[in-house]
Amino acid sequence: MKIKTLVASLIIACGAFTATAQEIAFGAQREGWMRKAEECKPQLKETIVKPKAIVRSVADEAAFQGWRMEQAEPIEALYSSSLKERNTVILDLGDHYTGYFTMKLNHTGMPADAPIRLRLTFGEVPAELNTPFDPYPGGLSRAWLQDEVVQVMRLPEEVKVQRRLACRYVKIEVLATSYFDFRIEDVTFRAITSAHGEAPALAEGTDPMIQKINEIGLKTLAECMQTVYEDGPKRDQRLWIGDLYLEALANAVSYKNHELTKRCLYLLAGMADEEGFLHATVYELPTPMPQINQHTMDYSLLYGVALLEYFKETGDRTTAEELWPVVKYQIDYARTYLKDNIYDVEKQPQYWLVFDWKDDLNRHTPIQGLMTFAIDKSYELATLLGREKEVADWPKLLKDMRKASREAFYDKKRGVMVSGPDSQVSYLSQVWMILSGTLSAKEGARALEYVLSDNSTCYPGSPYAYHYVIEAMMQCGMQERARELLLDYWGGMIKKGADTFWEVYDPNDDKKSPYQFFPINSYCHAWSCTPVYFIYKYPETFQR
Ligand code: RAM
Repeated sequence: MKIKTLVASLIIACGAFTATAQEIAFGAQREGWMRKAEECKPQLKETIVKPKAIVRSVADEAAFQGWRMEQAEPIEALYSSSLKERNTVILDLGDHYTGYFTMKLNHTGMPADAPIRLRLTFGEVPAELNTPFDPYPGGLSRAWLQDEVVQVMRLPEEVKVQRRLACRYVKIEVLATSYFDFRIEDVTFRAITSAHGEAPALAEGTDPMIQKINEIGLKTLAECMQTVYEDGPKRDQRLWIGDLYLEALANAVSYKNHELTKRCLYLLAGMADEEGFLHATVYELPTPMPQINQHTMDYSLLYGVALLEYFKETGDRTTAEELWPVVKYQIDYARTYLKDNIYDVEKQPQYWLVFDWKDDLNRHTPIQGLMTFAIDKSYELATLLGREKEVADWPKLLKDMRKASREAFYDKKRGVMVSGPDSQVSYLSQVWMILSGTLSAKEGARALEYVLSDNSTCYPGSPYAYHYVIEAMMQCGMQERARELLLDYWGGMIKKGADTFWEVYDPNDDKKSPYQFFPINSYCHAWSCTPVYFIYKYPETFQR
């Protein structure tokens, strides 16, 4: 099957539809879907940013990851002094930006008699500029780290970094030079985003920390809104279903750039595998292409929820109608994993269940809950489209799954859902059983209180997981708890200096990394922007 997938995906990606393409799921529609995706491709808005100051790194145990930046000199000092003499300088753009870096270099009198060798390092957070990258211990490609060695052959010269960058700080180091002196004449950062329009103002009297969280959430979202909803502008710079779902929720209440959501929904559908199973992630360049064989069961199920929310928000029935068969297929396929109405985590092929950056999380109960939730929401979509007859057995399936979940996972005595052979108690098991309607609001509140007060529970490791915790709290009538958690967790990042919200944040471990090296983490990450969604959606809780 997988070789066939590759062939089908290449055919789809190249837009070359042949007899083979007709045999694949949605074969006749895909070309049109890809065209629609292309038509919705947004214009990127450019802003020219100039560095605001020269800063210096200060080692400080109390600072996030052990480093902070301190103002050193006004930016004018950079242009009027010798770079050769400085040897190393760090520039501060004043905020996080995504885009392209250029600087002009010139000699100060004596012409250049040899090339100059420079290292440029771009950092989203201070520690990125102060942690040696080599020997590289990380699990993802070293090439994601934003350092470049450039040779400047003649002066004057304009040094341009080809790759798109995401950073606030730029470190320039002189590695090799000769007799002549030289300086930087100009630095420009061409920042880009496709986010346009203004998010609504918050109610007067909104808590200042919530205002700040909203501002940083909006900034995070805008930085990730490029020609798709990217997961992170530093890394992986691509569309993932889980990130899209949360970004689209936040966008729908703020910028309302719905065309971008539509584009992403079509792109994913147009690049499903030949049987119709969605790839968890797709790239745009050089031409749209799925990450072959990268499937995650939780993300493909969430696709239908994202389409439902898009439809409710926009009323765009054509898109919802066209993509409905894709939603249905995800559920039909996931159903082949049910044994006695319980998701069989042993069944082959086993798919990655994302849920969180938390290795010790047992995902059995969470996937059972998420699948129930997705069927429920997809049934709502079917109903809105008047297609519930096609899925007439779903209501019974939902009932059976909830019943089976309670029998298999509910520890009635303690009032918590457990998961796996060791009966693990985690936040996410409670959360997904609440969102799926398996636990009532009252039972859910009890379960959440239990995990909140028990130190041995498996707690979330990422803003992605915390998003669902807050949603579950709201559903159980725990508004005050949800507000406290939002202030505490996202506010915690702000107190540690965040300009944009991070991919991973564990208040107990600043250097936590799913990739064995914290500088490769993304510090402007789509799935972390969702306080924006909560703050606008529930003003009575968050706008006071
Ligand atoms: C990483 C990114 C992304 C996430 C996937 C599962 O590459 O952090 O946000 O959706 O993993």
